[in-house]
Amino acid sequence: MKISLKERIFIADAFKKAQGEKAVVAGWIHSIRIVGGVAFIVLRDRTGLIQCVVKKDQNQEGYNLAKDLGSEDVVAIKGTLKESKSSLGGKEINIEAMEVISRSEKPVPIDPEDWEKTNLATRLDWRFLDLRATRNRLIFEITDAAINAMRDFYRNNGFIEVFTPKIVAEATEGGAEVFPVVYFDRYAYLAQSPQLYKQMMVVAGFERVFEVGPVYRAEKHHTNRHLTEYESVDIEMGFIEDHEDVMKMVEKAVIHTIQAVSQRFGKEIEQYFKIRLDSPKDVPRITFREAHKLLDEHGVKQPDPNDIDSEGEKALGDIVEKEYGSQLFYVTEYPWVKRPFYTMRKENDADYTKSFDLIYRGMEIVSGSQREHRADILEKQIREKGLKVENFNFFIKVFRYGAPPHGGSGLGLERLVAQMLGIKNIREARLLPRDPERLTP
Ligand code: AMO
Repeated sequence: MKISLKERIFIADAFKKAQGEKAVVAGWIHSIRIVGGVAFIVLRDRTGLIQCVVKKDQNQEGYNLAKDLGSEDVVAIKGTLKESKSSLGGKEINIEAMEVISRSEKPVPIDPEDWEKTNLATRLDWRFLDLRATRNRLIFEITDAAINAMRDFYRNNGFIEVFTPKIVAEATEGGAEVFPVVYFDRYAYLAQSPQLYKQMMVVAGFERVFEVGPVYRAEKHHTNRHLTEYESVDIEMGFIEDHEDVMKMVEKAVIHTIQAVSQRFGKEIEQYFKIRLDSPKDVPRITFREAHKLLDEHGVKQPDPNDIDSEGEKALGDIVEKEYGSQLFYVTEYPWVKRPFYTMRKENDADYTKSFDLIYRGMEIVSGSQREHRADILEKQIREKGLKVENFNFFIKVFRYGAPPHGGSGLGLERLVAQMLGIKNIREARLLPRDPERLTP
């Protein structure tokens, strides 16, 4: 029987109807059971699940149709709301009419109801089915809430959103890690970061800018925390005293975001991810040198004296949580050898920089610094890093016509979301992840 989709309401709204009221719902069949002349269909749409029931002796045609249905078929159902203690959500729909809109091939390659049974690679191959699982779709509803909160925060603090080129002439974060693209008769690269352009916009007089956009890293990492394409939330602000001004802004943005997500999704996060999302209060600061000392004291070996590896970050997360009671903290003043050419070095301590990483639940989610805004020193630093000055003249000249002290940071959106939800593999927090092996779907 034909049902007009104009009358269709979301399942969440159907639950708001009283006993005896009529509703049209439509969605995917989550599960179906036939027991003693009664068909029980659990229907799924974006807003939830509802049980719909048809009895052979009351609606022969509907019952016959139901018997022939299976998981993931798309149907429209018209019926009457009925209180039912035994049903999910306390209500069900007594089916009066049903229309099959689209049938799913059988067997369905992965079962959205039971996504945990399937390994991640297969889930990603069938991502559109995998995302039908409430828990998996929730990750992206939370991402949406997180990015909205972050955008609101920066706008309310005088930042404007900008959109800078993703096809660029030069690498910014380190030479080897770029994807070349054929650009007519020459080569260009996919942007690793909006770094140089966001700095340019501060000096152009925008003073405070932010950007949310994809960035590309040609890193052959096979880890649970690296993607070759991820969403970066970048900020840059002018007229700062030092990197601490940036850190204050970023920590407020992150806390505001966690709070917003926790308020709206706290219950679902506990239900589906078995983790409590509390918003952090204090954000301790530890210098890089103190961090190494702490790791040393706790017997955590660091292979590179100028870096903290992922094991080190994790261990540091545990130590700081124990000693300072916080899951969010800064490591500051990284060694010059490990930071990009645009980073400002400390006065009288030039082996170290005015930089920071923000660590959340044992993983770096933000990296930032004060920038070198004095053209001559910047030029020297470019040379010192072994880069060709002529490739950066377009950037150096930005600082020759009046440039305020400035700084900023980049946040990996998938890392923030993964850490909020306790997700172990960052791929789950990217709609369609790209890594060294995966280029489809
Ligand atoms: P950085 O390279 O440290 O700094 O990156 C900033 C943040 O981006 C995230 N991130 C990643 N997420 C997923 N996959 C990756 N391969 C990956 N690499 C980095 C991390 C990291 O903290 N231009 C500077 C930022 C700045 O100084 O403003 C930059 O890009 O969360």
